Amino acid sequence: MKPSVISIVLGGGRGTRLFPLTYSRSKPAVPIAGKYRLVDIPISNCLNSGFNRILVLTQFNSASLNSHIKNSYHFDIFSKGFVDILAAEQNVENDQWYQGTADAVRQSMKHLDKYEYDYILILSGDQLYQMDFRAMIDFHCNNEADITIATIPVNWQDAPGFGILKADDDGNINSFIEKPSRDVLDDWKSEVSEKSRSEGKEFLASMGIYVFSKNMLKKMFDNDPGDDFGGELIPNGIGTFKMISYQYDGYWTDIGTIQSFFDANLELTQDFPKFNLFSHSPIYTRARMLPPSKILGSYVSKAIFGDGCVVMADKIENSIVGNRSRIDKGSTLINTYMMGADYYQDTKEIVINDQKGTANLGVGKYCYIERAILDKNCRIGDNVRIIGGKHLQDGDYDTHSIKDGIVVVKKNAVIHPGTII
Ligand code: ADQ
Ligand code: ADP
Repeated sequence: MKPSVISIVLGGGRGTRLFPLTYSRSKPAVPIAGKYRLVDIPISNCLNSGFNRILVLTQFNSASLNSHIKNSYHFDIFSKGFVDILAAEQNVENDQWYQGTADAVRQSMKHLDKYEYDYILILSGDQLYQMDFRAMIDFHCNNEADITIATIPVNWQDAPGFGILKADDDGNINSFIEKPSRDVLDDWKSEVSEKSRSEGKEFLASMGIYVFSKNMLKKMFDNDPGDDFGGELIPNGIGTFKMISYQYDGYWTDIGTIQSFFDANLELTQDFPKFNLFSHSPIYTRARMLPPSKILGSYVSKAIFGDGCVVMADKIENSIVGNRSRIDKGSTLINTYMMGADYYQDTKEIVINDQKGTANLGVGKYCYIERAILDKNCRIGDNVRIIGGKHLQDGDYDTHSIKDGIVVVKKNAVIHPGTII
């Protein structure tokens, strides 16, 4: 019999690590790979696994998240499927935002009471991976676990960024530490496969993906007032609950920071990217009815184009060019993620702006852009040079931010002709 599951996507706290991409939109609505949004990844994994009752928890319910979900995910009336957004709300008992991952789920439990379900699948909203959750739920049921945590081997360098755990030969988790400091790391090595050991991955990290049996989650909330799963409820629950590790060995990466978000996006442009957009398990998103992209005389290598682009550039290399992007002649994009635009500019307006020397939507003529993220609807004037790299200091300015040497041009920003960053 098919297990009865409700999936909860943790759409994000304040999203400060992805600032300025999260300045005016909630984290799940951040565009990735030229035509998708972050939230499409966990939702598609759920749908491809056969679970179509999904709640997205977010701190603020931006118009773009709302319109994306409303326009992307439709279910026929007999399927009982839904994708709903639950934004942190003030009420008589509580006037606070979600305080952490567990608090977000705890506050949402009252909305779940109207559904019948046996298991809750909890997912992070800022990870790139393709996983069959059906296999994980089956593993949870076969082991009669209270809680199952998806885990992946990581190396010494990365281990302090994760919850690290140890499990016995049957997968029973007997200790867990959230984001351990380097000086205690040696005590947290695990037995891993030959392949993982040869790659130096000797620590078992929580992927922040959990299956809870419904009654056990309720019991855990009764036992523990903590706000975070990784920091409090999971380590505190060891010994009381049967927690098991479900080891995953596919590609999985956290994309919660500008650096990891940038790297994961650009990785998609490679010959054989670790994340396969061209697989039998599709990533769903909004069907937009845009025209095909048009490329006029550009040298293009290792690039991904969204729909409806008009590209007259000289050269596009190792870059993503998102929906409705317009790049004028003579320009070069290298190692850049251009998110595209929400609308097309009127052609008459383009001509008038050209005469006035005012920047048009997209990238103007004879620009050179390297190691940058161009958020939606930005206007890069003619002869602009943006060259990211370690030589740049982190900072936040009116039109752009610099993080880890990556220049992030803000949504709707205008970079005047001739600007050098
Ligand atoms: P982190 O990713 O650092 O570690 P956290 O910041 O709590 O943990 O975020 C987990 C997910 O929940 C993210 O998608 C985040 O955006 C979202 N989230 C955070 N606070 C939220 C809130 N108040 N409301 C809604 N959503 C919120 C976690 C685990 C580690 C594990 C890593 C794996 O705690 O043990 O190793 O995930 O990435
Ligand atoms: P996407 O098409 O990438 O999913 P969004 O849904 O966030 O992007 O935004 C596209 C929406 O932008 C369209 O539905 C359109 O209604 C809206 N839009 C149209 N014209 C403008 C404009 N001049 N400025 C801002 N937004 C616009």
